[in-house]
Amino acid sequence: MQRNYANRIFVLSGGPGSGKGSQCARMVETFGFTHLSAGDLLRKAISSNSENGAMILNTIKEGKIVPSEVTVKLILKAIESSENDRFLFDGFPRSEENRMAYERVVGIEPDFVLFFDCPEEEMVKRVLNRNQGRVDDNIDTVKERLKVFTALNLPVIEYYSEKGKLYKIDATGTEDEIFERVRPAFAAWRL
Ligand code: UP5
Ligand code: MG
Repeated sequence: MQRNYANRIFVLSGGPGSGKGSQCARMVETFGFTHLSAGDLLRKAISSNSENGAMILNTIKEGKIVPSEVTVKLILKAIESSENDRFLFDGFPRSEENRMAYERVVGIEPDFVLFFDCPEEEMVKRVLNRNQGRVDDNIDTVKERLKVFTALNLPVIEYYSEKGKLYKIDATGTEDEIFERVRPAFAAWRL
């Protein structure tokens, strides 16, 4: 992709049910971002019967990570078809391999990464209460998602932390309380 330095990328990271999607909705409303959830893009690819649909569905059911080239392609397409220059990446990159594939193909460094820090038992409770028919919202898949998160996502968070780009948020409490912790993270960017 042609580098466009006007583009701003903010990444939301955190385990399953840590509240990424819920907080994104507020950030979109307050700061005018375009919300790009990799999980939503993948779920859309399943429902539109794309060539990789069956593979994506199985991977999500197992709580594993879809091959990077598939996800990166969907993200690139979404960026290119948007007129906005501010993006919130929700739940991506979620492995070092994801991050490297993204850098190779899209090449726009994230400005900063918000990490939603939430205890496991709270994340499990939220996911199992969601009740929106997601194929991965069952106890077995949630356990696998948590395992994958710890093994593969935490190194990405560590990477951004070493670059001084990590902003850790206490993701317990009400959605309002959490958003009041998120807000100051954006103040420096005068959005
Ligand atoms: N809720 C939210 N905030 C609350 C609060 N403060 N108090 C009480 N309840 C709260 O929240 C989850 C639930 O909790 C909701 O019902 C909400 O109302 C409530 P949500 O905001 O949806 O949390 P979020 O962190 O977005 O949880 P989600 O389950 O979406 O996280 P995941 O990271 O697991 O899901 P995602 O959609 O990103 O990925 C799903 C799968 O897709 C992955 O497991 C993987 O298989 C695949 N995937 C890839 O392979 N590659 C990618 O790059 C992305 C996804
Ligand atoms: Mg989500």
